[in-house]
Amino acid sequence: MTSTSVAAEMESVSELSVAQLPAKIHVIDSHTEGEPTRVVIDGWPQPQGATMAERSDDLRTRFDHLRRAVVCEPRGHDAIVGALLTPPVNPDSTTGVIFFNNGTYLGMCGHGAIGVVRTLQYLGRIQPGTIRLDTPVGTVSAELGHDGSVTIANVPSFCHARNVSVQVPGVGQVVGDIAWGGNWFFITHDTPIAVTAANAKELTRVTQAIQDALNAAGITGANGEAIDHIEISAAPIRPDADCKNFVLCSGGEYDRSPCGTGTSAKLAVLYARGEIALDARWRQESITGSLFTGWLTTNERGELIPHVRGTAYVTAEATLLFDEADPFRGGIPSA
Ligand code: PYC
Repeated sequence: MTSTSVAAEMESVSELSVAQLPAKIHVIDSHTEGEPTRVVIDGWPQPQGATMAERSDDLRTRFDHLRRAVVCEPRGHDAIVGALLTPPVNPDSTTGVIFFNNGTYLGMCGHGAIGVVRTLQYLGRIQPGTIRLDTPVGTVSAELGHDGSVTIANVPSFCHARNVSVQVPGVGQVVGDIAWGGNWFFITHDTPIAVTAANAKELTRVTQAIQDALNAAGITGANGEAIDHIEISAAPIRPDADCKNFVLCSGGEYDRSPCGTGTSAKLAVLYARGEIALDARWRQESITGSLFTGWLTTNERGELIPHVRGTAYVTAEATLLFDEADPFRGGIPSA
């Protein structure tokens, strides 16, 4: 976003926020393998819709100012993924959840789902066992272990296209696979620069350039859906890992965890390439050195179901305040 459009957006945000921001929103913060999640517990009006996708659309249409106020600076920051809990849409589910970030809404979020489960446990609403969460892209199940680990059984995932080549200005030709893991991913074959935490800024620049080049070339997921996550795979550093990744998320920030939907997409690609068997364990290391363990099963329709295990920790319980006199109460849009 240019500085002029940020300024224009800030003006409209602050106009909107005068009338429409509640005085308080109660949130629980956690991190899953380093990646933060902010679960909204109350203070945010419920979206309308018979499906989670309709509710997500309603959030975008009527409550987008709340997204910015809750996750953007000065109350949040670019890496936070927000999660709004709703009543479930399926009778067997415990809750509905809509994930959002500094820029947009997500179909699913693996680290976020793990954070939601640990938050529900913290609130005393669930015990170890299996629950189901309704998301805009389908229902996922989540098993909370006695050791605090959470295993997500994600939405059906698949490899959409292999060996897709794109010319990236300033980088050169990049080849990768396109896969769905609850969000759309382009997963590179090569490592244009070393996947180390010290290179995070440069990795962000390069992955953003890849995303821009995919958009410019009209390369999409199925049904023309935008590819809004770029994943670079590299050899692991941890001796107990199979692969290390860097994932650029849809809001332009990178995932501190190995990315649950990104790990799911990676598993679908490995399977399509005949490089992993059903039930075989895959240990995905993140840019921060944290780890998810993943594996694949199939459902009754023969679709691939990725399972992703990780751990989240609650870091804060807070009441966000929106002082009417605060010029930044509507949040500062990300640059
Ligand atoms: O864990 O799926 C994930 C995720 C998506 C964006 C950030 N984290």
